Amino acid sequence: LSILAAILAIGLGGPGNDLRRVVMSRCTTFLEREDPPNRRKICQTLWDAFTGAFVGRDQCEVPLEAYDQLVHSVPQKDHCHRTLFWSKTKHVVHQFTQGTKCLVTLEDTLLGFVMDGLTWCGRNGSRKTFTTGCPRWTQCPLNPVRSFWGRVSAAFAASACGNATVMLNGSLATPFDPNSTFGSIEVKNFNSSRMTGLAVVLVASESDSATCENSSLQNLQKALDPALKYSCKVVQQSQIQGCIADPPLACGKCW
Ligand code: AVW
Repeated sequence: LSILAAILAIGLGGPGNDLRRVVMSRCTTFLEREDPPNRRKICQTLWDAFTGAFVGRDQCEVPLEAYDQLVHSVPQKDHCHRTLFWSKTKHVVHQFTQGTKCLVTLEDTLLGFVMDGLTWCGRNGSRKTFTTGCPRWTQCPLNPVRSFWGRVSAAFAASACGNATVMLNGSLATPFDPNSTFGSIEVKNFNSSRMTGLAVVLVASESDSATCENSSLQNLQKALDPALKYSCKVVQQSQIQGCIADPPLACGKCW
């Protein structure tokens, strides 16, 4: 059996094998509370549905729908009142969610956690997975990585319930960018029968004059279903850092 395994390993060798190893190990790490047999099954299902979306396809012809099966095949938890969206604030947002466990971003869910920072693609006529020579984000719109993030972001937004939060970058002239994933995909997938409101946290540095009156935020407000309760608050980055260093006993007491 071990000889057979060795032959298989050589046969399947190359970059695809590394991708599989990373995906499977991140997946099992994420599911550490699941019992091992169940965990292996979930991660194998995830890998099969993931590769099914792009293997054998041209690397610029992977539509968002290619990941439908992946999105439907993994367990998804409800995070009522705890969903956190972000745009141009990735670093501080993930420091915050990892440090306080108060809110949940896409990258704190199984699919986002497993794929964060990875690059992958397939090739027409090949059964392999590749991690180099893949298109960059803007190289072609339907590349496998961009379509993945588009599809899982749509699902993440559609599943938000209760009062959700978004952290936007107050140091920018237009903190709400309608062309970002948040602006172009997530906002459009909010389900106002599940979601009750959106709280904007405008992350500011001492040196800038971030304000909730910013015209791009008015555009955000206009893009929302009027049934959603909108609020906005300027919060200094230093206050968020303080919260991470010394998490409050009650979540929601950070700002
Ligand atoms: P972002 P989003 N070239 O900070 O609202 C290369 O703009 O879009 O936030 N990589 C890119 C490009 C680009 N032109 N644009 C985006 N990216 C990648 C899912 C890059 O990895 C979560 F749920 C960058 O760090 C958030 O609520 C990342 O996309 C929302 O979507 C975020 O770009 C954040 O997406």
